[in-house]
Amino acid sequence: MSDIDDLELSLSAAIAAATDEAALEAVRVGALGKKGSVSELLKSLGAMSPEDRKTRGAEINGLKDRVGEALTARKAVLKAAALTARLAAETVDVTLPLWSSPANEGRVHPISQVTDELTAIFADMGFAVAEGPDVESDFYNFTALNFPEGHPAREMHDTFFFQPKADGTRRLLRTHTSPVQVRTMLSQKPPIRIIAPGRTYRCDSDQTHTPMFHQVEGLVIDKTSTIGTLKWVLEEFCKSFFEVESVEMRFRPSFFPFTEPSMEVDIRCDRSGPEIKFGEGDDWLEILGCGMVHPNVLRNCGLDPDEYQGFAFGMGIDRIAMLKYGMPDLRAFFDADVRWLKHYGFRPLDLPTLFGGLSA
Ligand code: 2U9
Repeated sequence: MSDIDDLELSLSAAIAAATDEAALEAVRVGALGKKGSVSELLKSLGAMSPEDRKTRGAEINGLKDRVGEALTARKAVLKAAALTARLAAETVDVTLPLWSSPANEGRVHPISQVTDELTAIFADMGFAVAEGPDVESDFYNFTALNFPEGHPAREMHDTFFFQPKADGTRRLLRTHTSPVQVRTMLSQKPPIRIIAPGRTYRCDSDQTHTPMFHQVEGLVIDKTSTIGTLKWVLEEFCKSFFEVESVEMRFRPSFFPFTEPSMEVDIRCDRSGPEIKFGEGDDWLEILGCGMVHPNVLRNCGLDPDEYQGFAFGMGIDRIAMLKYGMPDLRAFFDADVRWLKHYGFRPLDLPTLFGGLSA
């Protein structure tokens, strides 16, 4: 066996014995690096006769090529093995249930869940979400909404007032989210299509009333919307929210200062069993109020009632949450009792979408 055969045997064994790319690189440097064993043989060519150099040079370069090929082939094998090992180590079985972790313990409050659900439903009908301050003035909360001076709703028994300001004006906690619609009409030109969800405050407290509760109101202002449009919007909302194919709604005459005509809306339901069923039965449940926006309100918000018209509606978010998810007592909503939240709350990953199911 020639010295080149011996060297090739030992280098092939070292290449095969390399278990990772770092070890293989060490073998490469030891063979083909500046001071590598093959490189040293090439340096010996300088002292040879031209005849010897030609023969010996071809032998050494042949060795160099074969060692290079063996290194390349081994590197590909080691690279593939490293990737396979990494894929195996990093595999996540997405079919496994959520492991118990703080994220798994957290719950979304039913008010947040229902607000997200109704926002998704109205967004699908082209409504934007408008917001406004909880602390309001008489003008935005009452006057602009056609409440006459002396109206009982303006009294202390219904409304939380702050101390009068130096100029005599009184700030208050808004009793509905209607001021948001007033602000919207004063700040943007029609067409308007918004919902205004948020906290509202009234001097009330019993099993179905709390001093702070949540409302969502809707407002559509354009040149063509009618009561028929209103009925369609509300029917679509109820079908989506209560997740039924069809609903029957009853529009009863009512009165609100800010709408004319005003109506209260009931939805047909069956309360004979442990859970309320919607869209069937011989019972009726009031769920919201609505009406065509009063001309005085349009005028107070800088719009000409001969040019623009529209409708509005309002509902208690707490109330429709109780109806849909069967919570018995509104006061428990705000006790921050984690046992109540764990029972009635929603898992954070169950984001409501119309396509994926609101509360699947
Ligand atoms: C503007 C014009 C009209 C909002 C409306 C109702 C009917 C209504 C109650 C339902 C239960 C409040 O949560 S509740 O107590 N609301 O019945 N709200 S129409 O009408 C508006 C609002 C703003 C500028």
